[in-house]
Formats: sequence, structure tokens, C-alpha cells
Amino acid sequence: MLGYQANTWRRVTRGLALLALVLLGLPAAATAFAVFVVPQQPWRPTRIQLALLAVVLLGLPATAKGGDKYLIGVGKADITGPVVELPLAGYAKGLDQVGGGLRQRLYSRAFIFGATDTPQDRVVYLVLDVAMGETAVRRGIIEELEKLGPEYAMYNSQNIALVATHSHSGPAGYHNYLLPQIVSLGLNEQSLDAQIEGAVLSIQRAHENLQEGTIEVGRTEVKNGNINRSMFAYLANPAAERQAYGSATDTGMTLLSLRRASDGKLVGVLNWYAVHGTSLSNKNTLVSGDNKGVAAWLLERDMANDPGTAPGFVAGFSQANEGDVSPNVLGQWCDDGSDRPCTLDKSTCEDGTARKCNGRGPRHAAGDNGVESCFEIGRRQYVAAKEIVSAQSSSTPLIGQTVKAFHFFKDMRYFSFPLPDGSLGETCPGALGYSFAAGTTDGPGVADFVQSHSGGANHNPVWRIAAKAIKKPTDRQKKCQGVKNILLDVGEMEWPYAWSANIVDIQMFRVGQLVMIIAPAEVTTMGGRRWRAAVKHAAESIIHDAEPIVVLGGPSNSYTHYCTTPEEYDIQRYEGASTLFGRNTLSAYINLTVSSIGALSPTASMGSLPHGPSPPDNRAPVSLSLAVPVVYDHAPLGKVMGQVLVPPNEVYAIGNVVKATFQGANPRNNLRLERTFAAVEKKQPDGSWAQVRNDSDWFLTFTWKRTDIIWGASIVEIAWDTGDGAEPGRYRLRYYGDRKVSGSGRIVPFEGVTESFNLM
Ligand SMILES: *[C@@H]1O[C@H](CO)[C@@H](O)[C@H](O)[C@H]1NC(C)=O
Ligand SMILES: *[C@@H]1O[C@H](CO)[C@@H](O)[C@H](O)[C@H]1NC(C)=O
Ligand SMILES: CC(=O)N[C@H]1CO[C@H](CO)[C@@H](O)[C@@H]1O
Repeated sequence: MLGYQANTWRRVTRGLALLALVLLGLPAAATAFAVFVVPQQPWRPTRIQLALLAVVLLGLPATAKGGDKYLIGVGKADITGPVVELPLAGYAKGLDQVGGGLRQRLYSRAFIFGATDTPQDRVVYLVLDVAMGETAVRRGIIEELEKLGPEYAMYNSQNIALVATHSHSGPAGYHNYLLPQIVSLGLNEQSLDAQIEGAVLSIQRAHENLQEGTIEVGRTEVKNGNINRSMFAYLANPAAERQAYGSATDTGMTLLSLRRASDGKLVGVLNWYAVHGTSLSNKNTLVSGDNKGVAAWLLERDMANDPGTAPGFVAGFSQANEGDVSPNVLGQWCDDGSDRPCTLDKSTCEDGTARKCNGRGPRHAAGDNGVESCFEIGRRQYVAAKEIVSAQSSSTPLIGQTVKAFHFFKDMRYFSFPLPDGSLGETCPGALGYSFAAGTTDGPGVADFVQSHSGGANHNPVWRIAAKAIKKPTDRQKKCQGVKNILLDVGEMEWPYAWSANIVDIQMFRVGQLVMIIAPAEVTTMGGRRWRAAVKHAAESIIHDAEPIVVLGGPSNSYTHYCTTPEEYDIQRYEGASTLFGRNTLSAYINLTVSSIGALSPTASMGSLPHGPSPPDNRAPVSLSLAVPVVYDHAPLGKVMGQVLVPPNEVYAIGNVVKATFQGANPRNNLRLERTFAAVEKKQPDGSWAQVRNDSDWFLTFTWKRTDIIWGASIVEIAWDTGDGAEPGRYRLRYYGDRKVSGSGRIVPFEGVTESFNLM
């Protein structure tokens, strides 16, 4: 009796010890224990031992794979600002590229990561379908979150990152500084508020669905998705370093899969891949999220039908070190009749200027301002993301309970610090060199500027005089900027208010062994590689349980143009000329992030680093707003709002473009956020009509045109490219408008709908 009890007790304790080892995630040790320690020679396993051994063996793969639990939340909301009569942001063409409608709505996609047991340890990574994360928007988001009360108090300047997809096809007008405002008709409240409200809504949605889950990191190559557009500068980097990486761009995508713990379903993905949002050319006038907007739309649409996906799945395609990376993968060509490649060093053509040198996307032959190329580059990113999601087996789980963030502001004017070689270096007030005005092969610039070593006698003197009249750089600034021949001394221009940022956001996030650099600039390929490598090396001192994984997201938080390596800076192509704070900009960012790595250690508390100097707040009433408000809308006599002016045909073959024109009103009267201007409706078997396409759809476009400026008359064209996989059936188009009543200024909604047509 007693002997039996002792024996049982012994088995139970051994069993418990074994189970503890399994639970502690030590499968190998547990197996050894089970095989060598538990049995008394000769081993005749008891049923308990067999069962435990089975647990160990079954647990092996699960323990090896299953990462730790985090709080995860995803949310998406509409941030589409005014789609007409406002310049688009990115190419800086000002009134030469003004919005004329909408191809695809813009979104804020919010990803919240949190530690399960310390509620203050959270980070919020926002992927915004805009050109750049911006100071004015960031301020607005933080202020609005404060108004939401204590439940949202843990989301603040420390842990919110605004990372832009860098689409060059979104409305401008949300910038804090004068230089970008000059080509944006100043600051536009409607544009700014659309981003702020949508971003806050996306954070609220992510917060509301926060739940426990796991995060896996996967990687793959994106096939032919990008190309180096500044090879001459890239070649200035040491040969050995270039050889170590092989490619002149980062071709890989890193992707996080977020799965909820309750049933293992995928709630969202967040990935990083470097490629400019310049598939659509600077002649495009329809608002869209460019190639990353396409990629996100394709993946979200695809995953919505996947049984392994939770409802509300959100796909974030974050930008990375895209400074010198173009989506125009066919290379850079002269559109001057010669059809020759542009020169490598200066990107010039026959006439000696860069004006006719254009990058060509994969569907350049379509001659459609990059529409088909944009879809294709988006599709290539979508395919890569899908591949990572599907090949779960090769991914690495995030482990450890640590979720941390730090943020501080740094004044870059004459910040002095040790360079890698031990000598002392410094950064400078912001300045743009001559090649800045040459633009890039993704969007050539003005006048006769050429890329690289500019400033010679052949430059348009008007520009030089204009620039000098605005501000002559100080001697200290000239010396500091070194080889840069200063065109616009923006960092020393404060009249009527600051032209550009000198005070920048320095921020990093950590989730498990993943470290995210939140870069306030467009970092070049090699610049990003050096920065990530330095941070990884530093992170090894605080992350011990796994190899640190480092990603870089940008342009984020405050726009500071570019960040090249010092060697690339010396070449002074567009990217080097746009590296605001001088040759040591990258080294300074590395210094500032690496020095602060301790703030991401498990014991650090959020907000432990000094806040630093606040950037100026140039929002109203400081900034000018030059966009003229809508005065009123009228239909011409004998017409009514929403009336179909040009009806669609009665029959279309699948693949054709269906079009209709309506009597319209200015879409700035109501942004219709979270709603739509255009819709395709399909007749259902029961005779009712259901909406099957709306503004979120790439293939449905909404174009607005003013026809009578005095009377306030305008028309709207809705076009649907049915080559998007449309099914045969009976359809009609609907337009949702809002007119401004003269006198009262009231905004009154109206609708227009076409007769039905057959698609076959
Ligand atoms: C960064 O620069 C500061 C001086 O400004 C220096 O004290 C610090 O050691 C540097 N950090 C690193 C990691 O180089
Ligand atoms: C637009 O269409 C998508 C896809 O069908 C749908 O998920 C979304 O809710 C629609 N949006 C609006 C505002 O109707
Ligand atoms: C990998 C890569 O991007 N290579 C390209 C860099 O730029 C040069 C010149 O434009 C191209 O010829 C390369 O294909």
C-alpha cells in the first residue's frame, strides 16, 4: 500500500517536472529528461510516461514555433482629403498638378502592439496613404487623442508613429512648414483634418479590437518590384560594401502576421518594402494611394474570403528605405525622340537637361500616366505579401514580453558628435542643393537644372538670384554643408515663418526582438542598411533571447527630405542635394538612435528620455491658406443636379470601360469620408440593387470638371473598367454629390443614377 503510494508519488513528481520543462519551452531538455532520467533501467514506460512523452513530442514543433502573446489591434479609416482644386503632394508641381477627382480612397491603417500585463507599454504604427508623415498632422492626432480621455492616455507622442506610404497622388495642404506649402496653396484645414480625423478613427478601431495574439515575422523577395534611380551616387559607396549586399536596392519584404490567440485567425499583416510611390506620373490628377494603395487593397480583398482570416483584416504596406528606389523598373529614358537611356551621372538627355528624362514602369507602353504600371507594381508587392502569409512554416515568432517605444525631438542645427572614425562631426541647419530643383527621373524638375555637382555657370541665373534674394547662407552654414552648393537655405529661413524642419522626431519601437526605426526622412538603400546594421548591433546589448530583427519605416513624423550616406552626399544628385542637414545627417541619426537603445530595454519606462525642443507650430493662424473655398454650385438652366448628361451604352462586353457623365457639384462640399462619391450597383436575383464597387476600388474612377466658373456649374464622369474581373449581369452607375446653396451656404446632398446596362 505504502510502497505503491511512494511509487505513484515519484511518478507524479517526475511527470510534473517533465511537464514544467515542456511548459517552460525546453523541449530538448524535456525529451532528454524523459528518455534518460525518468526511466529506471530497463525502461518499461508507464502510461503516464508515454502520455508525457507524447506531449513533449507533439509540443516540440508548437513550442519551437509558438511565440509569446502580445496585445494586437488593427484598424482602418478613410483619410481622403479634398480630391479637387488642391495640388497633389509629392512631385511639388504646384498648380501644374491639381487634383481632378478620385481613383482610390486613401486610408490610415493603424497597428497597435502591446504588452499583455503592462497597459502603458503600447506602440501605434500608422501606415498613411500620403506622401509623408507630417508635423502638423502628428500634433493634431495627439491633441485629438488627448480629448478622448483616460482610456486613450497611453497613446501619446512617445509611441505614435506616422509612417507614409509615400504616395505622390494625394491632396497636399497638410504641411507645417512654408517650403512644401508654397506648392500646396498653403495650409488647407480640410486636407489636414481629413488625415487627423481618419488617423484617430483608425487608432480607436484598433484599440477597440485589441486582443491577445501572436506575431510572426516572415521574409521574401519581391520580384522585379524596384530599381535604383540614383546609381551614380550608389556607386560611390565602397565596393566591398556594395558587393556584400549584391543588389543596388533592397529587394526583400519583411512581413508581420498578426494572429489572434482565441482561434489563430489572421487579424492583419504589416510589412516593409522600399519603393517610391511614384508609379503614377506627375501628370496624373486622380487621387490614389499609388502602388502601396493597390497592394493593400488587393490583399485585403483577397483575405476577406479566406477562412483563416478574421473579419476586419487590415493590410499595412509600409514604406522603408526608398530614398533612391524607383518603381519604374524599365529604367530611365529620354522622352525627346531619341529614346536613349539618360546619362548615368546627371540623368540628362540631348538638350543637356534632365527635363525629358523619365523613369518607365513595367507597363510604360500603355501610355496612361502610369496607371497600369502602378497596378502592376502594387500587384507584385501583394503577391510577395501573400506568399509570406501562406508560407507560415518559414516564419520566426516574436518572443519576450517587451513592448517599448521612445521619442524625442532633436535640433539638428550644429549638433556635434563623434563620427565612426572617431573624429568630431556636426550637422547643419537644413539646406537644399542645386540638384533639388532638377528633380528625379520619377518626376523631373524645373528649368535647366541637372543632377549631381550642380551650381556651375550653366544654371538659370533667375533661380540663383531668386534663391539669394530670399536668403544668403551664413558662412558657417556654407562650410557646414560642405560640397553642397546651396540653392535654398531653408533651415535659416524663418520669414514669415520657418521654411523647413530643423527640429526632427527621433523615434524607435520595440516589440519582442523586433526593432522599428521610425525615420524622419527618405533614407537611401545603403543609408538604410547602415542604419539598420548599427541599430541591430546596439540592440544585441538589450535583446538576449533571440537575434534582433530591425526594420526601418519612413518618411515619418516630420518631413526632412532625404538622408543619404556621406559618400552619396558627395555626389550631390537629387537625394544628396536634398539631405537637409549635411554630409553627417545619417551618422547623426545613427548616433541618436543607437545612444538611446537603452530606452527599449525591458526595464525602461516609456517617456524616460528628455522631450527635447518642440518644433514650431505653424498651423492656423500662422500659415496662409490660399485655396479658395467653394462659393456655390448651380446646375445650368434646364438641368438638375445629378442629372445624367451622357448615359452609358445599353450593352458592354466584359473588359470595356463603362462611362457616364452627370450634372455635378464640387466634391469639396463634403469629403464623404467612410462613404463614396461613385458606385456601381448590380441587379440581384430578387430585383433589388446592391452596391458592388465604390471609391475604394482601383478600377472605378470619379472625375470632376468645372464647366462654368461664374455660375458654379460642373460635371462629373464616372468610369468603370470592367476588366477587373467583373461578372456578367445587369448594372447601373450611381453618383453621390453635395451642392452648396448660394446665399445660405447650406450643403445639400443629392444623387444621380443611370439607366441599367448589360455586361456580358
Ligand atoms: C553620440 O554623440 C554624443 C555626443 O553628442 C556622444 O556622447 C555619444 O557617445 C555618441 N553615441 C554614440 C553611440 O556614438
Ligand atoms: C466599398 O466596397 C467595399 C468592398 O465591397 C466594402 O467593404 C466597403 O464597405 C464599401 N464602402 C462603402 C463606404 O460603402
Ligand atoms: C538593382 C538595381 O536597381 N539596379 C539598377 C540601378 O540603376 C541602374 C541605372 O539606372 C540600372 O541599370 C540598374 O538595373
